[in-house]
Parts: sequence; structure tokens; C-alpha cells
Amino acid sequence: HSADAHRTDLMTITRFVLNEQSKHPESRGDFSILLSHIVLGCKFVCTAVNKAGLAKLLGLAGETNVQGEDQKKLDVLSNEVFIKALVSSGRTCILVSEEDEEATFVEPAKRGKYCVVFDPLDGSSNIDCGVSIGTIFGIYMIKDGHEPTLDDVLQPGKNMLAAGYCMYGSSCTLVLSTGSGVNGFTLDPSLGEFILTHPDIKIPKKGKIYSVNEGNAKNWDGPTSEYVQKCKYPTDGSSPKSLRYIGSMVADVHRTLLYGGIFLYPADKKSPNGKLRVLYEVFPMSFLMEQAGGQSFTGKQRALDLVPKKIHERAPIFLGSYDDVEEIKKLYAAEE
Ligand code: AHM
Ligand code: MG
Repeated sequence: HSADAHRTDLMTITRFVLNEQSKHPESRGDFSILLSHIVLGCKFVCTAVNKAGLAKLLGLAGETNVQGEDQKKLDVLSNEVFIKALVSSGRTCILVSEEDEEATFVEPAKRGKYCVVFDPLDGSSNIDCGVSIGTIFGIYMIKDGHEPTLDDVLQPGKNMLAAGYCMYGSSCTLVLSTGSGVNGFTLDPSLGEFILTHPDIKIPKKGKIYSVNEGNAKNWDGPTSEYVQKCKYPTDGSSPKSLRYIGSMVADVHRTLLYGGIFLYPADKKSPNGKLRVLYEVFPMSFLMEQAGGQSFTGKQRALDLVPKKIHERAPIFLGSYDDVEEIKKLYAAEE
């Protein structure tokens, strides 16, 4: 559209979030400040990911730099950038990262009321071949005037204030929910700004795609096996579903959100809790799915009702279009 090509009124992510926050008179802009630091981390990682292929080609990766330090791996580098950006925002008190065994408690002088759980660079097996990878994050808030403890992050996903991910793919896309719908922003590299490109994302009620690592099929339980069999050999006269599996959660979930269908990382005999981590993979993605009109299920319950006992806990996950998740829920209910 020519109107789009000459659009002059740009809705940046900062402007969008400030607008949203202005609906809450009690908000003092803290959330907007926190988010701008997350956005900075995403821009940094985006640039680093884009350069990674070139660095490798030039023989930089794995070599020592001038200071005699080893070149940092991309996931380690991304983690450091996010931790520093979040601490320096002055708005956080507890940080949980997939990369760090222990949670980070922010020193009192730099403390704020938000807890951020995140996977700085998810899908790392895809880095070296240039396939899409991403950052996933979720945000909780501590109660006023109490000393932060781990219990502040060991909360069910439904208590999250906000969740999102940034996908480093053919373009850099940030998808965010602050609890009133889901919006997508694309990085305009010439401006260095995320611009609203996908307002009010709603997932199709039913989809034509299923997404799973079928290499684990030998170890699946009854309901998962039956579900996937039905995707391929439907018994209700419908067409078989297509299979798409990237092996990067952010990319697989992003496609599911836009095109509909189901993404699953089920339990199996070898991994009774599946693979994906509750706090910074399962919860943020489940939050976004529900906000977009879809569902998310663990095989036993609504995913956002889970109460994690440990920060790096795992859970099986089935998420996506409302009707597709409804089907898998019925199969698990029939088993009980
Ligand atoms: P990672 O945190 O080590 O990168 O693993 C998480 C990734 C997800 O992005 C993806 O959904 C899943 O692992 C793929 O696992 P698998 O290779 O077992 O199919
Ligand atoms: Mg991960």
C-alpha cells in the first residue's frame, strides 16, 4: 500500500507501552523503563547474531582477542548483556536466567520491584547454521516493601504481569503482552526502533500444522502418540495436518501464533517432565498464547496454573490454537 510506504506516524514500542501505561494512573513509568532496557538487550543480541556468521567466516570465533580472552560464545555474551541491562535499569530485584544456575539478587542500591525470568538465547543448537533463534522473557512484580526471596519468582505463570519474546530471524520481531492482548513489533534497522507491525495478534481458532520432535516418538505416552497419529491419519474425514519443526521454540511458537496449529514438547519415558523450562520458556509462551485466544496445557492442567518449586524446573507443554489444544486435553482426560 502506498499509504504504508509513506507512513509518517510511527508507533514505536516505547510509545505503545507508554500509551498503555497511561491507562493506569498509578503507574510511574517504571515498567516502560524496564522494557526499554529489555529492548536494548534484544537489539544488541540481534546485531551480534547477524554478525555471527561473518565472524565465523573470518575465523574470529573461538580465537583469542587482543586482551587474550577467549571470544565469548553468543549465548554467554547475550546473557551478560541482559543481566547488565536489567540491573542497570534500576527497576529489577531478582533475575532468573537459563544460563545461570543461581538466581541473581540485585544489590539494594539498584533494586526495583520487578523480577525478570528469561532465556537470553534460546535454540542455541541453531546458531551455527543461521536458523532463527530468540530471547524469551517473563516479568513478575514483588509485593511492596518486603525483602525479595526466591518465592517471588516461584509463582504460577498466571501471576506474570507481562511476557514476550524476540525472534532473530529474517527480520527481528518482538512480540509482547502486558496482559491485554498481544502485539508484534519489527525492528527497523535504519531507525534502530521496534515499530508496531502486528497489532492485536489473535491465533486462528484451529490450525493445519503440528510441530513436534517426532524423533522422540518411541518414548511417548498414549495420548501424545494418539494425537500425533490423528494429525497424520485423521479419523473425522478432515485433511491431515502439515508438520513443521524448526527446533527453536521462539520460531516454532511464532509460526503457531500467526498461522495457528499446535506446538508440543511432551513428556516421554526418558524425560518425564519434557525438556522445556517452566519459568522462562513454558510460562511466557503460555501467557502469550492465552492472551492471543489460544490455550496451553501440560498434559495435566492449564500451564499457567503450575506452581514451580525450582527455578529451572521443566514441564511438558502443548500450546496453540484453542480447538487443537482442546483435542489433546480430551485425550489426556480420557486416560485418567
Ligand atoms: P536450549 O535452551 O538448549 O536452546 O533448548 C531449548 C530448545 C527449544 O528452543 C526447542 O523448542 C527445543 O529445545 C528443541 O529440542 P529438541 O532438539 O529436543 O527437539
Ligand atoms: Mg532454552
